[in-house]
Amino acid sequence: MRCKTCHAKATVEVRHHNAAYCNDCFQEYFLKRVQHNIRAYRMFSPGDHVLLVVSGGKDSLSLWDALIRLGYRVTALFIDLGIEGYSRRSEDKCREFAARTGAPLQTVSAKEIWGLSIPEIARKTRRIPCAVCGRVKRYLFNKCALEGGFSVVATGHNLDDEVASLLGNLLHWQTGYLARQQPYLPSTHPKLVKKVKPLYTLTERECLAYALIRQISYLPEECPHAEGATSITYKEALNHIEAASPGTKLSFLKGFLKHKELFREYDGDVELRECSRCGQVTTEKVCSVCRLMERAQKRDSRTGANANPSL
Ligand code: Q46
Ligand code: ZN
Repeated sequence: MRCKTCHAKATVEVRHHNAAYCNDCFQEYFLKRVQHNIRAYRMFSPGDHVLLVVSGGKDSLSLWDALIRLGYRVTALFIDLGIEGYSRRSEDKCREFAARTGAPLQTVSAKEIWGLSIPEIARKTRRIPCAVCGRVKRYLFNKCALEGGFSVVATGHNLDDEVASLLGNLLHWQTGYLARQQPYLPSTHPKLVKKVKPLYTLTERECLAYALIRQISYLPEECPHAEGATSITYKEALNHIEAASPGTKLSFLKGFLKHKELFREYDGDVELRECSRCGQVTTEKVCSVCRLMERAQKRDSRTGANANPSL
């Protein structure tokens, strides 16, 4: 196999584009795809200050590396979920990357703010950790972006993540989610920062190849709560289809984005207001995170945690 660009010996095959690249040309290809995605959706421009949510995994660290190389102004945010062992190892990988590159990194911890980790909040409110985690992460990255004056929040969601959630939303006809699923979520309120996914057309395998070529030291393990998640089943099913018919994932997602208007009527008009306790944007008087923390802390009379977060 020869590199599509320079005809040297190829090291990475990109089957869905019917191409292969050597290490150097693959990096060029990866950076070009990221740049193309950013420009195609006008996600941000070189003047913007981007807050990138990092987990220590290959996707977010590869994106961090790519954004720096593309010349964007980026600060990373690590959210410490308090998941035993895993959170510490994740943070170590982020710190290692920041130390190696000199790139700025902020951290925020659920335990420091509310006195409880994500698994503790989930236990006390009798919810599954991932449901609590997703909500708290969205809350915290928006809050950190607002307080730090960032114009945009970027996450490392890749093509595999996007098609797995598309399949899940279609299988269960989650029309509201389908109406809102896109790589660019604009700000719909002055206190809601826009959210973007610059890796949305790059596969998990491509992110892995980039991380390996760039010698990025990432955390290979999954969060222990991911085990048994339906999104993993969807990813496996999609991998089978992709192996038989390369390019299916990308055309599935692109076809959906092209026909997204079909779901527009399900994006209900909701009235947004500020939470009376924390000031974050919500549709209720008190936001869902403040209500969740209140319930968790009521069951936790032994901690002196504060239901009203201040970072
Ligand atoms: S980190 Fe959080 Fe994931 Fe762990 S608890 Fe679930 S949602 S699996 S991306
Ligand atoms: Zn609130």
